[in-house]
Amino acid sequence: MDDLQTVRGWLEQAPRLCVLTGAGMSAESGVPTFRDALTGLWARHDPQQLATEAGFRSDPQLVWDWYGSRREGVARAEPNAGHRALAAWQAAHPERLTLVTQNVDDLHQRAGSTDVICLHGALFEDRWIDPCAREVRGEPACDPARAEPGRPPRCGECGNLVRPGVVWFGEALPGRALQAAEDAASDCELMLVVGTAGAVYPAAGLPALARQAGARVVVLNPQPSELDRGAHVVLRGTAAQLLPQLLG
Ligand code: BV8
Repeated sequence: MDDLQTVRGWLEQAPRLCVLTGAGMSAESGVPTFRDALTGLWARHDPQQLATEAGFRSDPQLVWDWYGSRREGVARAEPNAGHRALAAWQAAHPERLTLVTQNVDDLHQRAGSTDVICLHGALFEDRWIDPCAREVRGEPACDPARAEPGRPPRCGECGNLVRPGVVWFGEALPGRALQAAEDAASDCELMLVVGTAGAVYPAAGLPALARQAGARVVVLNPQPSELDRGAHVVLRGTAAQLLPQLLG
């Protein structure tokens, strides 16, 4: 029996499936991953400089424009066959799938996946870079969507800057999302790890958590990754190729 058939067998026997996705999940939708040498975002910019609060504060316009170009790219992109396979499987097997993503694009949601656990926030959400002065006074916070237009937009009343609602390096992950992801990793019988290099923590620690709790861990990636060593099976292939074969 080949690996794909083995994993399909495990899937049939698993009451609870947890899927962890990374940037490779959206690669076939045309959204650059972080590490692809040619198109990778990191090839052109240093995320430790851009995807950080210090980077934003040191050059708000550069960082705002970087996210603006990523928002345009994702808006033009369509979910791929891998996103659609996950959404269809979830619809056909209610309550059995927990989908955890490191991605900040909205392609899982646009494919129809629900209750997606977004560990690193959302590309299309806006937040204030500093606490809103009104909120500090106990009044309703100003709405970032009503900020003065600009690159970045800013509050017309106090000058607070708008930032993207993503989790930057050095920032804590949303507590509820991380807890839900850890619970799903600890409770599942099977974890599929799709399209991630496994280099960014604490998300990259989830497969080991699943394995320690007794789950079978399967990596889906066309390239070797830091998570291969901890996997029971590694399927060499892409998300849009493998997920329809596995879940269809
Ligand atoms: C935090 C949003 C603490 C922004 C992102 C240990 C424990 C805790 C923290 C750390 C730790 N060690 C180091 C840290 C610090 C840091 C970290 O992990 N650094 C790394 C670089 C070493 N972690 C943090 O800072 C985290 N914060 O822990 O804070 C704290 C606690 C309390 C109070 C204050 C602070 C925050 C990390 C989140 C950063 N934000 N995204 C934005 O998008 O701009 S991370 C971002 O990069 C992505 O979200 C993603 O997580 C990561 C990129 O990784 P991948 O998804 O794996 O993508 P990559 O391009 O690297 O790889 C693509 C893969 O796909 C490849 O393997 C490729 O082969 C494959 N592929 C390609 N094509 C396909 C494919 N696969 C399938 N199909 C294809 N077609």
